[in-house]
Amino acid sequence: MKYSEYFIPTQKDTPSEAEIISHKLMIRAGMIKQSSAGIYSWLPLGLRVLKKIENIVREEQDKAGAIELLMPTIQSADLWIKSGRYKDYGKEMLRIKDRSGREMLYGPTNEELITDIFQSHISSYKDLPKNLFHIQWKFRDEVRPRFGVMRGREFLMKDNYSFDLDEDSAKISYNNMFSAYIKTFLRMGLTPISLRAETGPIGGNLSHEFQILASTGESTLYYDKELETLNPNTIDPEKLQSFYAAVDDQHDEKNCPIEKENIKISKGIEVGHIFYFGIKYSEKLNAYVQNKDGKNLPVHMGSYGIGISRLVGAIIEAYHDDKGIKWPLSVAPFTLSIINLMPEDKNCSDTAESFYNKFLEQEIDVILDDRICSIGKKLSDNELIGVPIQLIIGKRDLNEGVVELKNRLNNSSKKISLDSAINNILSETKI
Ligand code: 5CA
Repeated sequence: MKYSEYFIPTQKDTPSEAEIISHKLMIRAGMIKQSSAGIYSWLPLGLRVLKKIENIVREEQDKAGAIELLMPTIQSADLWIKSGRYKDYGKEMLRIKDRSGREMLYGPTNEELITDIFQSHISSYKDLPKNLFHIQWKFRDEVRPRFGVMRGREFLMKDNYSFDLDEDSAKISYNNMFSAYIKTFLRMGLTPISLRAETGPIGGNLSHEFQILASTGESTLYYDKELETLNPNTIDPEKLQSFYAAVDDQHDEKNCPIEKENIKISKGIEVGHIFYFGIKYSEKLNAYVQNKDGKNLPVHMGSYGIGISRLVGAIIEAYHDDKGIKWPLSVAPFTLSIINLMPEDKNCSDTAESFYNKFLEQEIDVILDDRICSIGKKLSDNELIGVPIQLIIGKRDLNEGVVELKNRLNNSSKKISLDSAINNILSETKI
C-alpha cells in the first residue's frame, strides 16, 4: 500500500465529542467516522484492525472446534415472543415493522435464532456436542452510547452457542471456550483477567467475564497476581477459575481469601462474556434431543461473546502514549511502515521502493509513506497511526549507508546498515 494513494484522513485536533483516549485516537488516526450516535463507519485503517482482530478470534474458535455460520442481522419477533425476551429486552431492542406490518428486530444477540436452527436439524445425542458461532453486527439501543466503539449501539460481536446432552458435558464445552478466550486475548498482546459474573438478560447461573488490563479502564479489578502470568500453552480453565478475581464492588478486603501481598489492583475493560444457562431456551423453543435410551431431553446450552469492535478501542486503551497508538504486532493495521523522508530525491525513492517491493514479496503488511509533505507531519502521522515497525529513509543516512529502524512499541530507534535492514526487520516482524 502506498500512503499517497491510500485513505487515512488523520487530524491534528482532538475531537470535542470524544471523552476517552481510544475514541480520540481512533478519530485522529482516521480509523472511524461517526454516522449517528453510537454508529460508526469504519474507514480503511480501522477496518484493517477490525479484520485482524476478527481473524484471530475466528482462528481460535476454529482451533477449539467451533463451527462458523452466519445468521442475519434482522430477525423476526416470533422466536423472541416464544422465549419471552421480546418483552424483557425493553427499549434496548430496536424494533422494526416490515411493509406487511410484521414485527421484526435488529438482533441484539442470537440465542433464539440459533436454538431454532439447532432444533430444525438436530434431534439425537449422536450429533452432540455442537458448538456454532458467527461474527455479525448487533444492535442495542443503549441509553447512553459513549466511548466510541467501546459502547456503541451497532457493534461487531463474535457469539457462539454450545449444545450438549447434559450439564456435565455442557461444562466441558464451557471450559473449552474459557480456554479459547484466554488464548485469543493473549494472542492480541493483552492480559486477560477472568471473573465470575452476573448473567443479566442472557440468563443462567454460571458466567464469567473477561476483562483486559488497561490503565484507563472503567472497572477496578482486584485479582491474584498469578493471573498476570499465563502461558497460552498450559491453560487449565478449572485452575484459572479458582483464582481470586473481583471488581471493586464485589471486593471485600476483610473477607478476601488471599493474602494482601498476592493481590494486584488494576483497571480493566470487559471484552468478553460467557454463560452457561442450561435449558432456558431449549425448553421454550423446543430444542430436544433423544438420549441413548430414546428419551427426549431439552438440550443444555451456553453462549459466549467477544466484542470485536470494542476490542479495537480496548487495545488502544492498553497500548498508546501521548503521540498516538502503539499497536501490538498481531493486530496492527500494517506491520511495517517505510517512511521516505525525501520522496523527491531519487536515491531515497529508489531505496524506499526497492525495500517496499522486497517486503511485499515476503508478504509483510507494509505501507510505503511516499507522501510529499513535511518530515514532521510524516513522522507524527506514523506515530499517531502506530505502525509497530518503522523504517525511516533519509538522504543523509543513505549517504552513510544506513537507515533508521524504529520500534513504536518502546519508541527505541537504531541506525542499521542498508545490507542488514531486511533481516533485521524480518526477525522483528515475527509474531
Ligand atoms: N449472548 C451473549 C453472549 S454471546 C451476550 O450477548 N453477551 S454480552 O451481552 O455480554 O456481550 C458480549 C460482548 O459484546 C461483551 O463482552 C462486550 O465485549 C461486547 N458488547 C456488548 N455490548 C456492547 C456495546 N454496546 N458496544 C460494544 N461492544 C459491546
